[in-house]
Amino acid sequence: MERRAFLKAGGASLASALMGSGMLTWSARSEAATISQTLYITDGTKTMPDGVSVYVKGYGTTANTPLIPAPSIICQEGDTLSITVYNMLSVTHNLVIGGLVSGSAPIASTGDIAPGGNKTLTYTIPSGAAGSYLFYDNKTSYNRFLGLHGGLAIMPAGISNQLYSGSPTFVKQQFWILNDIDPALNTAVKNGTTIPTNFTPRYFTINGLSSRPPGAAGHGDPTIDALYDPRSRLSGHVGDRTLVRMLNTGMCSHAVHTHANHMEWLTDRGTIRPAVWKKDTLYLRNNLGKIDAIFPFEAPPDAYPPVTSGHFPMHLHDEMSQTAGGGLYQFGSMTELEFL
Ligand SMILES: [Cu+2]
Repeated sequence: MERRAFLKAGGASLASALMGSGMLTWSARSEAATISQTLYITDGTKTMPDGVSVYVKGYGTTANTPLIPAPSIICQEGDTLSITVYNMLSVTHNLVIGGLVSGSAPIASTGDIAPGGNKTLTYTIPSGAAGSYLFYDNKTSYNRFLGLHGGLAIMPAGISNQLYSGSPTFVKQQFWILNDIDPALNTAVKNGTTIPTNFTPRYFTINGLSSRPPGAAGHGDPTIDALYDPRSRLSGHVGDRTLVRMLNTGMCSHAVHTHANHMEWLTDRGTIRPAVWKKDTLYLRNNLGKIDAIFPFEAPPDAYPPVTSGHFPMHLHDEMSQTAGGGLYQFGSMTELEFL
């Protein structure tokens, strides 16, 4: 926040391909385009489910409000990304796109952005790069845990309904970005004290929020409750096959369990699976693990009497991730599957 005066922010330029919330929308193009985005590295606080206020950093679209995660970016192979990042803070930061390599070239990166400075990452997406990527700050090993992360979806050139050319098709797509928060780390960063060597998460988030079960304050508020956040909740009619791009910024591995339907498991850590397995529980590896899967929105096969509407949970089958503050159950990383 120290450097806010440095910039009289002229308003973020919102590329049409950028979504602040909800589903990713996309129309394939026959020609490549330049996808421009301006982001501001800034800080603030977030209230956790147990009422504790935690220091955070994030990439925002204005100079003083961190967004966690950053707004998702969607583009297609052949496009050129032009991401300008302003550093509003008093320490050096950056933005890299994890896993994006072209031959032996390094990952796409802004390089170091000095306090008060800005850099532009320019990168032309090679063919064959279609998939899901986390962009984040790798200047330290922990900046991404503070909130400096977001999702990049690269579509196959000219295709609007496949993850990769020839993949099973979908009609909707969105990100689930999972993070773990150890408030001791965040506090040390805020105060400039020694970074703890242990990482002991007390809060677990999906797209920046935790769930609030019925009866809890904030239940049903899409800006607080991950069960209702349109960026996280899957909502559709039978047939609304939804691609979920799952990225794990945190240090905890997760067992992603969807009720109602098994998911079609397409990739693991960016590699296309040799066969599409239908599974109800998917292993999402820690420390930048990622998987892509389609929730098929089929009438739930095990329901009797048969149903085509209703609400079902997606929760993680690693128990600590379903808690907050070391025990508050159902205030963790879960969302809802809504059959309309
Ligand atoms: Cu379950």
